[in-house]
Amino acid sequence: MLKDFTFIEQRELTQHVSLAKTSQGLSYLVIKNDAAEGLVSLFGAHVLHYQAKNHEPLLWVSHTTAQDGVKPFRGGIPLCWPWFGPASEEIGSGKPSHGFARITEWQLDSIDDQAACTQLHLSLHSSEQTKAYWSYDFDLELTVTIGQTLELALTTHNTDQKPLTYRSALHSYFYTKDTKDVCIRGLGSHYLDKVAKQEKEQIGDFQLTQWVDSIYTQPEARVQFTTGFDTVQLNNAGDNSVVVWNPWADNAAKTDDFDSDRWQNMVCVETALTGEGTTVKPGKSHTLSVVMSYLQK
Ligand code: TA6
Repeated sequence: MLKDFTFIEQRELTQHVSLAKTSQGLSYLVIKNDAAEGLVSLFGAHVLHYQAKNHEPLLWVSHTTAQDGVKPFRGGIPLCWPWFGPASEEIGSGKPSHGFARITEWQLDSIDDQAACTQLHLSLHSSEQTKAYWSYDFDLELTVTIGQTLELALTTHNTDQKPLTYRSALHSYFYTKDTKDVCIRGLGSHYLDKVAKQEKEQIGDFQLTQWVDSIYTQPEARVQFTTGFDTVQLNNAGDNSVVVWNPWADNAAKTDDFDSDRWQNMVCVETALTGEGTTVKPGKSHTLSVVMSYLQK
C-alpha cells in the first residue's frame, strides 16, 4: 500500500475492504482482494492506488501530495468535473481548476465484494455547497471496480429542470520507469498542443521527450501505452478526447506538491470530455468510463 499514507485507525467493512482514517481526519477505503489492492479516498472519490498481483503499481502519486481535505491529491485519478481546466467565464472566475468534484467529500453507498473483484459505489449530490460553484441540481455516481482490471465509471444524472452541459476527465497519473519508456498509440492524428498553443497532426506513435500538454480530439476507443513495466490498455467510453500531460522538470520544480525528482516516473493519459463537452437533458444521464487492463507481454 502507499507508504505516504499513515492510518491511525482501520475498521473492516467487508472481507476485502476496510475504512481507514488519517490524523488529518480523512477517510480512505483500503481494498485487498485475490486479484489486486487499491486505495480510494472519500475526499474527491479519488483512486490513489491500484496494484494487480505480479505487477508494479499502475498509478503514480507525488510523495509531497497534500492530504488536507482542501487541496486535491497530486496523482492517482483526480475526477475533473463538471469542467476541465480553468472555469469558463460563463461559470465564473475564482472557481477551482478542474471543477469541484475532486475537492468535495463523497459518500460510500455500497460495496459489491467478491474474491477477485471488488466494486465500490460512491456518490455526490448537489447541495448548497455545490451550488456555490455550479447552480445545477445533479446526482454524480462513481463506480470503481478493482480486480484484474481497474474500471471507473462516472455517471452524471441531470436532476435539474434545465439541460446541463458538463466537461470532465478521469485525470489518470500512470507510474512509468522513465520518460524514454513511454510510447502511446491510438491517440488519433489531430491534437491541440497547449504548450505550443497550436493545432497539430500526430505522426506515428507518441513518444515522451519533452513537456507535453496535449488534447487529442479524435482518439480511438482503445489507447495503448508502455510504461517500462507493462503495456497498458485503456478502453474509453463516453469521452470525446484523450489528454496527455507531463510537466517536465521545470514545471514540476515550480509545483510544490509535485515531486521535483519523480516527474520522469509519470505520464497522464486522461479519458476526457473537453471542448464542447456533452449536454444532458433533464432526467437523463451520461457516463464517462475507462477500463484499464494489461496486455500480455
Ligand atoms: O490535464 C492536463 C492539465 O490540464 C495541465 O494543464 C495541468 O494543469 C494539469 O492538468 C494538472 O492540473 P492541476 O489543477 O491538478 O494542477
